[in-house]
Amino acid sequence: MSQSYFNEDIECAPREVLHWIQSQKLKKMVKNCYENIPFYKKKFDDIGLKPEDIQSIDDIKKLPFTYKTDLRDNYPFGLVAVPREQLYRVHASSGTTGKQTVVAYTKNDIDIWSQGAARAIVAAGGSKNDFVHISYGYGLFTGGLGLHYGTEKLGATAIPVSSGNTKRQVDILRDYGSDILCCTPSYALFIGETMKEMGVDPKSLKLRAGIFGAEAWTEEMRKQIEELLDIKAYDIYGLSEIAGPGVAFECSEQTGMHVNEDMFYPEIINPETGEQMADGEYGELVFTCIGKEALPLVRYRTRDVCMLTRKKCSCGRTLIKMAKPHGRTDDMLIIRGINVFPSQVEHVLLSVGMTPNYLIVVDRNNNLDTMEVQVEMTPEIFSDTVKNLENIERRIAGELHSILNIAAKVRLVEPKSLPRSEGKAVRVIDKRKGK
Ligand code: DLL
Repeated sequence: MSQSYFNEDIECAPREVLHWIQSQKLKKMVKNCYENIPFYKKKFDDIGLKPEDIQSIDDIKKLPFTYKTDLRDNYPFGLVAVPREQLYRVHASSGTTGKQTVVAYTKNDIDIWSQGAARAIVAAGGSKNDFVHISYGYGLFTGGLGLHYGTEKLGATAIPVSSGNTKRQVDILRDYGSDILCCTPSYALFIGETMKEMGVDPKSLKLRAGIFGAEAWTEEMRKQIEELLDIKAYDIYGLSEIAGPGVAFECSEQTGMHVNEDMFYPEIINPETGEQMADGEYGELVFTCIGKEALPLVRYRTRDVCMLTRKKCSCGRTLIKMAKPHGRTDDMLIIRGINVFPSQVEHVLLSVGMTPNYLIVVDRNNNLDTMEVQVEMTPEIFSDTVKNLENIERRIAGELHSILNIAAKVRLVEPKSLPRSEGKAVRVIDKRKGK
């Protein structure tokens, strides 16, 4: 029988109870930071802040922010609060530039994170009886092992496939009777396409849900995945600095992700001023790891653009919800002064009936930014006349202009000509860098 919650007492707790839990944990965490991490002791001393100044979660505003550069500057273990023998696991995120960001966990940290991921699986309709097919990469990336430990915590059965070898993924989905698929949304699409090519009918599979995250994806993409794989597609959010997948997760309502806020306290701030913003307003998402021992980051600036809401959810959970992140401020393109996220381009492309296989190429010619959107045609469009194709390109360019106010050249490319992703998709090639 399926269950509704992994931990009902917390997931549906009255807000006052959550507030109390958060306050207790924050006080303990700040003391830990002050006593055991010289970096934080100095930061707190610099602004004259003593651990006793933090009496409740409402005092969080008094604390300074932590940035990705702080982790890099203290590479690899400079921000760790516990002696080496208490470390139980390390992970790392590769990032695109500079040194890796290394993160560390105690046994208790792994246990908390696993609970977060277990809550996500249950919210997607999972139970002990399910086979959970994990196609996130295993290794230093947190995706594979995060969902793996969540599956084990729940008592369900983990199938640790990892990513790659896509035909084999389809064989395993079919032969083992996987109930839930976990991978990036772009890889889910690739698996779906491969399934089609292999002549496997998704309706003949047991698969009924997917838990997809690690990159920004739109509602239109959700629809395509749900149709292609004949499943319900749920979003999951996380980042290695805070834990990994399961910091927040979607429920049956599919309207944003409940944050495991008894473990990871979220805020939205104005990235310019650092001021907290109101519910419903988009700004930068910031997390404080209130329950973590090894790497208790204070007000970590995620750079994800997001908003929070406390609106009542039909699933019964009281945990605050975060919207689908638009993307990261560092992925935001500035084209002739106009800000645009790849996910906004995806939204436009899919809403005019194009495929979700696209690539944005940005360049600079004669000091002027140019943007070309390459998008794969559907096989039906592919057989159209050249004149019609030009019309379609013009129509999409018109939509991009009217919705996003950007002038882009649209180029329809042959089906299956753009690279497929087995992990986080690369959506942008920015040739301006270094010019
Ligand atoms: O991507 C952890 C993860 C693995 C999450 C599997 C979900 C599923 P990092 O490699 O450290 O960790 O990358 C974290 O990915 O700051 C966001 O920008 C982005 N991200 C993660 N989940 C989502 C999501 C993992 N559901 C960075 N929607 C984060 C949008 C996401 N962006």
